[in-house]
Amino acid sequence: MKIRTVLYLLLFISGIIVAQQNKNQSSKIEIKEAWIRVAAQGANTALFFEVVNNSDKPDTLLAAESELAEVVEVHETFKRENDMMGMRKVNFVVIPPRSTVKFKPRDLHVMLIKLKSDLKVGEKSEATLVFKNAGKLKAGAVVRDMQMMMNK
Ligand SMILES: [Cu+2]
Repeated sequence: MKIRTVLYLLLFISGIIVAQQNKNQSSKIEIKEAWIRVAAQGANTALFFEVVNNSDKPDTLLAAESELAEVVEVHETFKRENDMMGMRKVNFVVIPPRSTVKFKPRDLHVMLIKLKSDLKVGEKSEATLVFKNAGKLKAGAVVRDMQMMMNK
């Protein structure tokens, strides 16, 4: 009877340890403040967010996935000649250890090309970000007006 009690106790403790480890793992990379610029069906828009790396190792954003658009790409903005802004696809974005990388207007963003349906202000949506170490992370995003964000 005592052995059984000890076994139950061990099972219980190992359960706690596993739960703790999972928790630590999932909190190494955090996606915060995710929002999508309001747009209509067929148009292009972008997803913005902050990636917080809580670990001592760099991680790399490799891709983004979303059901919202026909094509989803990670983009960066760059300065063209005549001070014009252009944007282009990037294959990865490194998130240095203990730091935050902001995906924001006129900077890094996830491009949503050809929306499958209208996005309305206040609507909640979701996208998946794929990291080399952290794996696939879901980001809950709110649809917002660009003007609203700029005045903030
Ligand atoms: Cu873009």
